[in-house]
Amino acid sequence: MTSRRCNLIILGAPGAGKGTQAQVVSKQLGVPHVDCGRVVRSEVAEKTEFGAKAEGYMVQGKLVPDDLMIGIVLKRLNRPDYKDGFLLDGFPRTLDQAVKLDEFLDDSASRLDYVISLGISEETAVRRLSSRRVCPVDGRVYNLLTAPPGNEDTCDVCQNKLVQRPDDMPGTIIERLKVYHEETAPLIEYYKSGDGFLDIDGGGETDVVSESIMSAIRERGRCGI
Ligand code: G5P
Ligand code: MG
Repeated sequence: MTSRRCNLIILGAPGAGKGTQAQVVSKQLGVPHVDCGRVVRSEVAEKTEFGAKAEGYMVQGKLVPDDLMIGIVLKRLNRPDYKDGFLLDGFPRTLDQAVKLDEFLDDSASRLDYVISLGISEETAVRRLSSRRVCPVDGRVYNLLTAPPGNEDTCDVCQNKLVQRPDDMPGTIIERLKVYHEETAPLIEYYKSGDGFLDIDGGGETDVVSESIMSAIRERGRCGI
C-alpha cells in the first residue's frame, strides 16, 4: 500500500477551463495530469473495445457509463507513473464515480488534497466552446477569440491543421451543459464541506484564473508548496 503525495481533481462545466488550468497546476505542483476526455478520445481513435463502446455517448454529448469510465480511470491511477499523485480532469462526473474514487483513495491510505471547482456562466461556456480549436495530433488547445494560434489555423508547435471537436457543435454543446447540470454539478455539494475545496471564479482571463488557483493552493500549503 502506498500513500500518494498529492491528489487533486478539477471540476467544472464544459469549457470552464479544466484542461487549460490543469496543465498549469500540474506543472507547478509536479503532479501528472489525467485528462479523462482525452483518454476517451484516444481510445476511440485507437478503436479499442472501450473506445467502440464509448464513442456513441461522447459524440452525443452524453456521459460514458459509470462502469466503463470507473474501470479505465482507476486502472490508469494504479500505474507506477501515478504513484506520487495525480490531477484528475473530468473525473469524477457522477456521484457513483466520486464514491469509487474515495474507496480507491482509502485503499491506498491517501486522500484528496484539493478539489478545484471552476465556475463559469453558461454564456461564457458556449462562447468558449464554439471558438475552441484543437490540434488533432498533440492535443494543444486554442481559442479563436482569446488564444489564437500564431499562424491562421495551424498548431504553433507541430503545424498540423487545427480542428473543431465534434462535440463542440452547437446542439451538442447544449446537451453537454444539460448533462453537466444534471449529473456533475451536484458533486459541488458532495465536496464543498471539505477543507481542500477551492471555489474559483473561472470566468476571467486565463492567467488571472491560474493565479487565483495557485494562490489558493499556496494559502493552504499542501502538496509541498
Ligand atoms: P471532456 O473532454 O472532459 P468537458 O465537456 O468536460 O469535456 P472540455 O470541453 O474539455 O470539458 P475544459 O477542459 O473545461 O472543457 O475547457 P478547456 O478546453 O480548457 O477550455 C475551453 C476553451 O476556453 C479553450 O478554447 C481555452 O483556450 C479557453 N479557456 C480555457 N481556460 C480559460 C480561462 O481561464 N479564461 C479564458 N478567457 N479562456 C479560457 O470530456 C468529453 C467527453 O468524454 C466523456 C463524456 O462523453 C464527455 O462529454 N467523458 C466522461 N464520461 C463519463 N464520465 C467521465 N468521468 C468522463 N470523462 C470524459
Ligand atoms: Mg478538457
